[in-house]
Amino acid sequence: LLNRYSTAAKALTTVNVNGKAFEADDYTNITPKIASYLNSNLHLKKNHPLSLVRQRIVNYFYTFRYAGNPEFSVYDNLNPVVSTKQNFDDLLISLDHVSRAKSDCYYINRGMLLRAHMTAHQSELLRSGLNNFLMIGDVYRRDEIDSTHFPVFHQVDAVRSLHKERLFPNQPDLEIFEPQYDTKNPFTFKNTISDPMKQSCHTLEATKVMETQLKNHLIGMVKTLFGKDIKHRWVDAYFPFTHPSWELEIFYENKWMEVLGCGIVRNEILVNAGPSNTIAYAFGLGLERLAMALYKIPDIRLMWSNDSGFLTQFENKDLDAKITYKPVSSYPQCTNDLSFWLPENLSIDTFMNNDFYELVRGIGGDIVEQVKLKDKFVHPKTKKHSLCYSIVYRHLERTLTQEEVNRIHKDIEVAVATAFNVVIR
Ligand code: FA5
Ligand code: MG
Repeated sequence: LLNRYSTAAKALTTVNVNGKAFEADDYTNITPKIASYLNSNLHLKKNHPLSLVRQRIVNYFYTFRYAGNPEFSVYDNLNPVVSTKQNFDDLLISLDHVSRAKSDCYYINRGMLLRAHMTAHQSELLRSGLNNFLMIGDVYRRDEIDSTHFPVFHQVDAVRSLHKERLFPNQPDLEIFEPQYDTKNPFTFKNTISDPMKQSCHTLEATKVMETQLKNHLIGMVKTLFGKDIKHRWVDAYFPFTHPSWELEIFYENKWMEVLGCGIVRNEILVNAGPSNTIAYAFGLGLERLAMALYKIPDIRLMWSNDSGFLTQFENKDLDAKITYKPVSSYPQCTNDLSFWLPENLSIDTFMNNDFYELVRGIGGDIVEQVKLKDKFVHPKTKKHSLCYSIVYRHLERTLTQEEVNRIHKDIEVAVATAFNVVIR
């Protein structure tokens, strides 16, 4: 009885996230539905539009080299379960800041939440000794669900920090810090952000060199993605963890779209996490927005689609290929398999796939959305060759019944058997 009682009591007060139990409290608001998105890793999924954009961004940042090696290391597998210290405190986000509100975040309890931005990992990676890095992953915010908002989206964040020698390679007399600021005793100096141009600890030269690098790197990135003629503008912004701060907007389909926030990292963060004698830039961008604009994907929910009509549009493409998404009907798909033995004069390697596809389309018409090779094998005893294809059916204007699909599928079987002299299995 006692045992049963304590189990029941426990069930009421713990919450399981990512295979770990956490104490629930008055802040707990994570739902099973939201927890189910964990580990989806769309940004790493083969042929997924978010993954394509991620790879293009990573490749762009790999072009920055120092002594032959890539400057930026990439972290795309960091645990989205973070502490309030990581998500807020380490980033100088005040205790009463709106972004901490229960109404905006998915809290596991008062101390833990699903990261609301990738910047949550900035201090831990700095602390581990890194200077230049990208952080890529899923972030979670309580928000409405419409064509541009979804409670889970993906961000690429970055930090680049430079020592004086790297910042001013040809001007050894220039300094990162104002003379009043003592890098050995950083806490004796009150760093302020009242000057819109820079933090009070930094020299104007250091801030301007870093700002120029930041802006050039980011403009280079959007030009790599959208082409060299993309129109852009910088908008002054505010983030508790950077100063000065900006947002980059691009002119896309007749309106300005914000794609990222960025700025010069607040020196307090570098002092707390190291490297304290450097100046750094940081930025954070949304992958969904870039992918939607690049590929003309009209609805953010499509990113979560398992519909092959969506995913195959991004398949086997050269990374830089221009892909324009073509809307797929929202009526359900029906998938039937077709397997057959090849005649003796044909092998699994000489069978003409394209002829087969044409024949299938010829009979099935527009309702054949996709034909994909599912399996091929050679029978160990008879040495007969066998192929199996999946045919995906979908009508653009209505729901197909299974009987209707079966009839068409049967017609295809008969036609294929005749045309290619195969034996349906
Ligand atoms: C941040 O998340 C900051 N951490 C970015 C940053 C990092 C600034 C480092 C300075 C230094 P923000 O909430 O504005 O900022 O989000 C950054 C980007 O994520 C936005 O520009 C946008 O591209 C994307 N984004 C934000 N909210 C959404 C949303 N609901 N849906 C899709 N994309 C979003
Ligand atoms: Mg913003």
